[in-house]
Amino acid sequence: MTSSSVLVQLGQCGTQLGHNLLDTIYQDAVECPLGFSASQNERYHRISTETYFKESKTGFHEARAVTVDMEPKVVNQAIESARRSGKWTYPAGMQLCRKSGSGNNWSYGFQIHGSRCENEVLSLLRKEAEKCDRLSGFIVVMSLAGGTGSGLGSYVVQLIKDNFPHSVILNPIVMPYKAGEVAVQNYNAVLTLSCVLTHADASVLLHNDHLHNVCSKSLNIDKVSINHLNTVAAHQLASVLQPADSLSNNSLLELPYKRQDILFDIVRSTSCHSQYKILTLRSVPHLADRSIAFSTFNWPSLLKRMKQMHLTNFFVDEGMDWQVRLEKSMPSYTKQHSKSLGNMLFLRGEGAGKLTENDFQEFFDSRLYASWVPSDEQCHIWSTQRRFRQYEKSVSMLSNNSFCTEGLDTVINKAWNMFTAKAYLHQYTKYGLEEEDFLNAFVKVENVVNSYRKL
Ligand SMILES: Nc1nc2c(ncn2[C@@H]2O[C@H](COP(=O)(O)OP(=O)(O)OP(=O)(O)O)[C@@H](O)[C@H]2O)c(=O)[nH]1
Ligand SMILES: [Mg+2]
Repeated sequence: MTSSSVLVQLGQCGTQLGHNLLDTIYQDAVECPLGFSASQNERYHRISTETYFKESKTGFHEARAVTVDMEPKVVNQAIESARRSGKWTYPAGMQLCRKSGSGNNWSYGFQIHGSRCENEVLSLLRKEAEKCDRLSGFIVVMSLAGGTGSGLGSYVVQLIKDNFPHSVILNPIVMPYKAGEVAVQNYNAVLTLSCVLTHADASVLLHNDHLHNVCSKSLNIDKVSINHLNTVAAHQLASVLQPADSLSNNSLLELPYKRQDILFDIVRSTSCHSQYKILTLRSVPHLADRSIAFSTFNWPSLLKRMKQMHLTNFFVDEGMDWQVRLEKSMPSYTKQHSKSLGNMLFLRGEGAGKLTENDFQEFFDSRLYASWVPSDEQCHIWSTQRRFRQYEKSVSMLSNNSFCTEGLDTVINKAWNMFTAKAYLHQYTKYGLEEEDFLNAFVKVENVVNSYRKL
């Protein structure tokens, strides 16, 4: 039986990105790509729609989604946009809004909206969970920087952990642009990270800067909008969340089951230690819609590009340093490359099922991994012959590795400098957050960053 998951969209970012993700998953599921048999396609379609949608009595697909934003505007837009598409809808009554947001204030979102909305949010989560024949878990989408997604979102992640202790929580979470949009975004980010790294099973950090680079460099978009960022992020997330099979004709990679519980597979394969729960995500290729039909790729070149992106910590396959490589005898002090705890590769498209151990050998190099990760837990390969979103071939990689803390140092430092100067603190303490809470959050996030650094 397929396990289903409930998407929890929190705040403006969570609602917009979550909507884009559902749309991407649905569009992909209903396609009938060339080179894939009708019966296999039927199976793919069934697993995808059962996981993320519920078929209503009228045959319509209702998203398994709970949406919470304190401002109603974006929620109403999402509902209307899904309805107008004529393809899928949001379930009626599974949204919660108030009159106004949290004004980029984590404390307001967590302390005020959190406690006031707790019962209603929990009731929506329970109702949606009860609609699943078998619940795998929750995909909780939000941003790190605003007030509702980050503050109320942190509260909701904790609420889910307390009330659904056996369900998986996968948490795609958006990092703000480094250049900064609001002064307090670094406070919000530290407070949120401290909470989600405690209660979620894995957080996929999606940097707006990285998404922007994909838009401008790979897709050649001049004026990058939030919608463009979401289209790229949704593409990447869907490429790991859609059905695939473990590449099991290979002793190294064998897993004893077919993929029917997507969230569980992800968490099991990438997050082997409670101190290390941050994932990064990258995909190749990214193509403008008009180029997709005319582009051809081969697996060795896509895998090579992915390997180099992983080594150099690039999120776009342009401008990488191809000189960086794993040296035969790397002195321990040259930490040029990251150390991973668990990686997942997803290959989608013609010929993916025929690849063998040799094609992935470089991803199994033990120098890429922390010394205590067993070799059969290092890299997990999932594949399907089916094209993903009409791409002839595509590769995505979900990785738990020591480069994931890139950018977090700066966030912590900026927040700490403001904290020691007591800047903006009164805006947080007036809603009940104490300096002690800040200190605890700093300690938690710094500990995680230090643990990754020591790998
Ligand atoms: N990628 C992406 N980032 C977004 C989106 N919407 C907002 N952001 C980013 O998220 C941060 C702001 O968070 P929001 O989600 O707008 O805030 P909120 O949760 O609605 O909270 P309040 O408005 O303060 O109540 C900023 O860093 C934005 O750049 C989106 O749709 N996609
Ligand atoms: Mg908002």
